[in-house]
Amino acid sequence: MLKTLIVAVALLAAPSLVQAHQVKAGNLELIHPHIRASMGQSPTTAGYLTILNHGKTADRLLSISCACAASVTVHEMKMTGSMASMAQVPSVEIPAGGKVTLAPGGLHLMVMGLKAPIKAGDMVEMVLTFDKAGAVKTPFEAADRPASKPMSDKMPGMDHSNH
Ligand SMILES: [Cu+2]
Repeated sequence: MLKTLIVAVALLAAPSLVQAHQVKAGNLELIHPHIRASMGQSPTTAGYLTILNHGKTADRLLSISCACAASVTVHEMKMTGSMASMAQVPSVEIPAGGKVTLAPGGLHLMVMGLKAPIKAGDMVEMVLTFDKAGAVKTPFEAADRPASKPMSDKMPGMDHSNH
């Protein structure tokens, strides 16, 4: 079932891979949504994108869902001295005329409870729900993880080593 869904999304996205990197919804523009391919049987990975707000009022990312996983939340990685820690962020404001970037080492979409491994090249659809722009279906392209960061072995608790 899940595999069928992923294949269907990939087929739909194939003719327009370039557009898949950019989704417009109202005043918002979602740029280069991508998700890190999962490692082995790890049930956890992370998603990244940049959100532009062309509007004159702020919007807010309220929640994320994915058929691929049990939960998707926004996390922020912070450095305290040389220690990295993670905290869940309840919502993310996209300022009027501004942007928010989710990238390794900072804000990211924390994907937990993966129902199947995600391989590089897969297209994974998530639904990002914004206060004003509403629910936005967004295809995330899976990419191999970047070289592991030296700080990753200092991360406490949970399975945060994937990002
Ligand atoms: Cu995290």
